[in-house]
Parts: sequence; structure tokens; C-alpha cells
Amino acid sequence: QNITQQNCILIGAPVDCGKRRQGCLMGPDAYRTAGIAEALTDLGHSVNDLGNLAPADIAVPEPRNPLVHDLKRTVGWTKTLSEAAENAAQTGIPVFLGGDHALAAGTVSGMANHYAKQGKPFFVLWLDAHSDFHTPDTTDSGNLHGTPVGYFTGREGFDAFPPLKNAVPTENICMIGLRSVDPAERAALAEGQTTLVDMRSIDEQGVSGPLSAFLDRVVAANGALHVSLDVDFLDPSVAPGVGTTVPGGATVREAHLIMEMLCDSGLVGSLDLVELNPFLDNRGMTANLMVDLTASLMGRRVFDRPTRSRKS
Ligand code: B3U
Ligand code: MN
Ligand code: MN
Repeated sequence: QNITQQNCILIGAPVDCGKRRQGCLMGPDAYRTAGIAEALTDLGHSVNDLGNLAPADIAVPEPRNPLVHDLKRTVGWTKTLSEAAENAAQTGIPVFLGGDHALAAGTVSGMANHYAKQGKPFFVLWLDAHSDFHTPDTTDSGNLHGTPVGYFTGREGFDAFPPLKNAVPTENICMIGLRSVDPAERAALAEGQTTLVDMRSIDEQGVSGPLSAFLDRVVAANGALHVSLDVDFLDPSVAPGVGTTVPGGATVREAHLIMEMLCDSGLVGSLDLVELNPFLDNRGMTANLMVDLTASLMGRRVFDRPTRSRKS
């Protein structure tokens, strides 16, 4: 198999403060148990597991919105993971083993800082049933795992968080799998340029058309890509190990196709695996599927395809 050998840096991020239902803290160890390191070394990559990190201890003011849950810990994780991402990116591909999606405030902002230093445009592929575009002021659940995209795009209302050095422009973000978007998020998304691929678009056009168009834009900009994979992107029948199941999600085949296309593109420089709740899983099936998808992203395939040049 002619895939480029990479140095994969596993970073355990047992973030469990982004919502009230607990269990994502077991995610990193579930991925290890499911054999994520072996899956990557079998493909010829080197793997460096940094173990599990812990959130920085940062004082925060009382949130304006009294619904907001555990602001302090989320802010601490944002600082820790932003620095971890920026450091790890210098020597390999960071793979963040979550943890809930609040972790992406840190991982994505850190990767944005890394590529800003290199003068490389930075893009984000968000695979999720949800847009996670709230701010601490607009969330009506108070769950900050619904806010990371709001943070790293530079929306207002995150003053308790580490100051954002490099906001990701909304036009550099593509969300695929959307089927649960709150009214406040929809209104805010309408003011930006995020590419929004909901389940209806997938039913009508499949995943390859919209993904291909996005990847062409990353290539044209000579950019780099971060992938944030939320378990609830997948249909709950194949991925039950998550607190926020939404029916009608992506199939195993759609998800693998996305990963294979991303692999072929050679654009991906970092990955989040988020929202796995092993306490809710069925005999490890969700952890195993997430590991298989990671393997597809990193080069596992049945047969090689002749390399087709991407049309632009
Ligand atoms: N938008 C809702 C639901 C939600 C967002 N992300 C997840 N759930 N996982 C909220 O609570 O903000
Ligand atoms: Mn999410
Ligand atoms: Mn989600």
C-alpha cells in the first residue's frame, strides 16, 4: 500500500464537562482498548501515545447565562488542549482521543495557531449531527459541548476563555451530517459562510460530491485540514455509544467513504474523535467503529485505486 508513513501522536483528552451526562472521560481508554495504536502501526505509521492530559486550573467569572455548566473546567481544557495541539503538530499528526466535543475549542484553536505560524490557510471538516455553533450566551441547554465552533470562529461571548489568537474563517469550515440545529445556531450560521451539508443533501447527492468540492477548495488554497468526528454523526444503530443520539445519521459506508477520500487527499493534519461514551456502548461496537474509521482515514483500504487527479 502506497500511503505516506506518518507519526501519529495520540493525546488522551478525557473531557467530560461539556454536558451533564457523564461517561466520555472513559473514551480515551476505550479507544486504546479497541486497539487504536495497533491499527495505526499495522498501517506502517509510528505511534506516540502521550497518555491522558488534565485541564489547567484557571479562575473564571460567574457566567452571564446561569444555565452554563462547568465553565471553569471547559476553559481549563481549552488552554491545555490548545497548547498540546500546537506542540504536537510540530512533530506529527495529533489524534485527540475524547472526551466530549467541548475539547475542540482547544484542539482547533491550537491547530489554527500552528498553521498561522507557517502561513498556511487552515480548514475544518466538522462531522456531526449538530453544528455546535452556540456561545455561552445563546445556549439553552448550558452544555458547552454545543459551543466549540462558536469559540474558534471568534464569536462574541467567550471572554472567560483563553483569548483566541487565530479565528477560523467560517468559509473555511464544512459541516456534514447536520440534523439537529437550534434556532439561535441557524440564525448565526446564516450570517457566515460555513458550508452546511445536512442529511437531506446527503440523501439527495451522497457524501462524495459535497466533500470533493470542499477538498478542492482546500487544495486550491494550499491549505491544511483538521477533521472533527463526533460519534453522533453516525446513525445510532451502528454507533449507540453516545449521549446525544439523533436518528437518521450517516451509515458505516458513508463514513468510510469520507475517510477514504480524506486519506487520498493527503490534506488531513489532525483529528478529533469525540463524544464516545463507553458507558452507553454495546460491547465496544462504537469504539471499534471509530477505530476502523480512523484506520480508513490513515490508509486502510481493500484495494488501491489508481490516483485520480482532483478536478477543480
Ligand atoms: N444544540 C444542542 C444539542 C447539542 C449540541 N451538541 C450536542 N448536543 N452534542 C445544545 O445543547 O447546544
Ligand atoms: Mn458535536
Ligand atoms: Mn453531535
